[in-house]
Formats: sequence, structure tokens, C-alpha cells
Amino acid sequence: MSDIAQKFGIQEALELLGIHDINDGTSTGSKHFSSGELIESYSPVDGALIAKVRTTSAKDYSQVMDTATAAFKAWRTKPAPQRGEIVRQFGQKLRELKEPLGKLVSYEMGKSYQEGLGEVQEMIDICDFAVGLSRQLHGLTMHSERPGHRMYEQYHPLGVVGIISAFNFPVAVWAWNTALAWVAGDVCVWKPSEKTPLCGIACQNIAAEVFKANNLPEGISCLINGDYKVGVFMTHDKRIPLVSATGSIRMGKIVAQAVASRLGKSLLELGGNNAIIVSPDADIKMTVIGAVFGAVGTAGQRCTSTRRLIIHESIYDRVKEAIVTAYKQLRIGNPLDEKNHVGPLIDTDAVKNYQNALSKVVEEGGKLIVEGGLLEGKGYESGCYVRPAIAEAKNSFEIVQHETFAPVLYLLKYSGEVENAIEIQNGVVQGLSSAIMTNNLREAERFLSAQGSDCGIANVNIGTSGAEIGGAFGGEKETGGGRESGSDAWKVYMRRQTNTINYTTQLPLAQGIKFDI
Ligand code: UN1
Repeated sequence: MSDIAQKFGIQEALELLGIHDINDGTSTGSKHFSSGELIESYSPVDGALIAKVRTTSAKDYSQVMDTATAAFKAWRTKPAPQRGEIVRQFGQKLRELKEPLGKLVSYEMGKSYQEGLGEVQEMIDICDFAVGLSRQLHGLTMHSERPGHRMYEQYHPLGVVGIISAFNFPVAVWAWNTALAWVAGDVCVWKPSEKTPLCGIACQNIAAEVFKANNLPEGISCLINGDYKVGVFMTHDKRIPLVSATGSIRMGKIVAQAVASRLGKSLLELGGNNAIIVSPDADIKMTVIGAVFGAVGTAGQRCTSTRRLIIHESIYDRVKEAIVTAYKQLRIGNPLDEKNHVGPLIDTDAVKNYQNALSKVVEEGGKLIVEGGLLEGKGYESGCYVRPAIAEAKNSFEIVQHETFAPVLYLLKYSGEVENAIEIQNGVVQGLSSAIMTNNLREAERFLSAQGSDCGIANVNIGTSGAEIGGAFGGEKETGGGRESGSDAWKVYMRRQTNTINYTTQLPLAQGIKFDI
């Protein structure tokens, strides 16, 4: 363990999370089914090797699927409220382990400890939501056109749900899916990002303990490890009716095509290019807090991160100055140290993408007003720490159209009515999150109307990131159209069945068709 890991108690956190042997993942989570090569997990915080984790081979995968399929047969017979009770216990365990898990998230992924804790809280919240839901998985009843007939619909479990998640929310996005899938009666096979494998093992350990304590079979929660090749096992597997995938648009297109070619369902949460419109009626103080947290929180590596500020020309200079001043206060460094605001990027490839975005925006005619750059020297040895940057740009720039997973904020100007800002906001291929800062009711309602934001999430006087779990989460256009988390997102994890029951001695046909024999 490195000095930083020791100082911030990472070893103790790993122990509490049931991770004892850090040199060979076979001693953790997926013990029986890991015989592939070892992958190494490095912390972007200090560049230290945290652990080696064994990947899932094709043979291991087939054993995992046999176990999951068998577990499904038992799990689906348990009444939904009893499944909810298991999810309640899982949420309770997360409450007990919030600090160590939040710490591991921070150390392995690089987000601030506060955000690591927030991510675990998001898991707890979705468990609470799912517990209540376990008594409310209801369908509708309809009136039949035939006398003495009754019609209704019910939701049944779907089967094995495949989950592919990204490094940036290494634990919460899995929980959004599993908590709902489990109360729905499904079992889950999860491939976490190969950049955050220990977070996956920690979660699997917590879940496995709860299932074991309740004498439930192995296989309700399964973990598979590795890169995209392991994901391909699932996308091509007919035994997986639903694949939920979070990641880049490029990855989503590959997953969607593979799953669709076998007529499976996919739930996609792909890239965003989220904007805040700043109207002449905006509260500037609130705008600055919302925009800065949105742009630099998680070092700009949320799919909901604020990438574009669309500012009315009449207040452009004021807003620009206020934001540039706020950027000067930002402290960048070890995310486990609570005095820092911004941690590292996930790895040095992410740093290259960040640097590339800064040179591209200048090449295309933009101007860097907060220069950014790589931080070097003491505390920055991992080579993953960058300064958040701001560029004045145009929406038509190729780089502005593209999601760069880094703290780069583009300032765009609009003039005239709010419609012009909405047009800019919608003028990208992505459609995840959007916001307007205004105290003008008419503008706010225009932004929320059918002619307004085309995103899955549209906020008023709130930034683009930090959604609560109670709402459906996801986006339109190339963001993929999926909805996870709250509202009625649970329906995608179940199959709907329409039932018509005839309690007469006649067999009348629908649509009045006569057929006598
Ligand atoms: C993601 O970045 O993939 O709304 C998820 C948010 C968080 C979830 C982000 N609740 O920013």
C-alpha cells in the first residue's frame, strides 16, 4: 500500500469490504468463476497499484450463466415483497459500509470522498425506493368488450439481466439496475469497468453476504471481470433478455446492434453534452455554483457534467468574469483530502483526450480564457491531475459537438429570445441533461415545453448533474433512450402479460366475428 493509501485507511476499508488478498482476485467476489488473466487496478490518486484481479474466461462465463439461470428459477418464485426484504437488508449493509465503500470509490476512481459517499448514498436511496416498489409492481385492469370477460395485465420477471457499467459511477449505476431487477424477480450478471474492478468486487461481496445470510442460492448477483471482450459474451447471449449498458455512444452502438440482432432488449445510458442556458433573468450567484459544480465535479467525468454554458449577450461578460473568478478558488489534488475540490482524471489516456480538446478548440478558432493544463510535481505523480479549463467557442465546432470526459467548459453566446438559446442547446447529437437559469416564468415554461429542451432531463434553476434517484434517469437521441432508476423505469426489467379470462359458458370472439361449428 502506498503512503497515501495508508494515511487514508484504504487497507482497513478493503478489509471491511471483504477484500483480503489484493494480488489475485480469485480470493475475492467471484472465486469460483475466475480463471482468466490478471488485470491490474491502479489508483489515479497516486498512481499506486491497488490490486490485481482475475478476469472471466469464456469457460468461467458459461459457469456463471449456469449458476445465474438456476438461481433465477428459485428467485422468481419468491413473492416480490420478500425480494424487497432482501433489498432492504442490502441497503442496510450499505449504510453500515458507507464510509469504506465511499473511500474505495474515491481511491480507485478518483472522485472526491464527498462524492464517493454521495455515490453510496445513491445506492441506499435506490434500495429504499425498490423496497417500496416491491409491493407496487402493478399493471392495469381493462374492461373487456365481451360479456362475462375480465382483462388485466401483470408484470413477470424477465430473467438474467446483464449490466455493463462505466468507471465514473463504479457502484451506483450497478445498484440502480440491480435493486430494481432484484425486486422484479430477475438475477443480475454485472461487468464493471476494467478500470474499477475492486469497486465491483466490494459490491459483490456485500450482496453475496446478504444472499448467503438468507439461505438464497448463489447466482442472484454475479460478477464478471474484464474489458469489452467479456461484455461481448453477454451481448451475444440469447439467455440474457436485457442488457443495460452505460458508457460511450460508440460502445452503445455496438451493444445495441449486437443485442438487437438477436431481438434482445437493451437499456442504454450513453454520452451527454449538457448545457445550461443563462438568461438575462438568471440569478448569477446560483448560476456560478451550478455551473462550476456541474463542470468540475467528478473532474468533469459525469455523463451529466456541464459542458456548455449558453449565455445571453447582455450578461455574457458578467457571468464570464464571475465564473473565471470562481475557477481561481478551485483546489486540485488528492480527492481523499476534503480540502480539495477536484481530483484526478481516471488515467493518462483521459489526460490525452483533455489535452486534445484544448488544442482542438483553439485550432477551430476558440479562445482559452482559463488555460488548464497538466499538473506536475509533488502530489501529482500519477500524471492524472489537470486544471479545469474554460474556452470561448461556437456550438458548430467539432470539438464542442463531441463529449470530452474532462473538466473543459465551453462558453457560447446567444442573443434575442430564449428560443435561440434552446436551438443551440438542442443542436448536438446527445440528449441527456439540460438546464436553464432564469427567474422568468415564461422562459422557464418555454424551455420545458414540447418546443423546448429535447433532453431526457430538463431542469430550472438547478445545474445539469446531480439527479435524484426518484425520477427516471436517461436521455434521448444518441444518449440512447434508456431510462433507469426512479419513476416507472422498473418496467423495463419485467415482461408484461395481458390476461383475458372468460367466466361464461359461451365463447364469443372479439371484434364480433362469427365462427360457428
Ligand atoms: C453518470 O454520470 O453516469 O445525475 C450518472 C448525476 C448522478 C448520476 C450520474 N446522480 O449526476
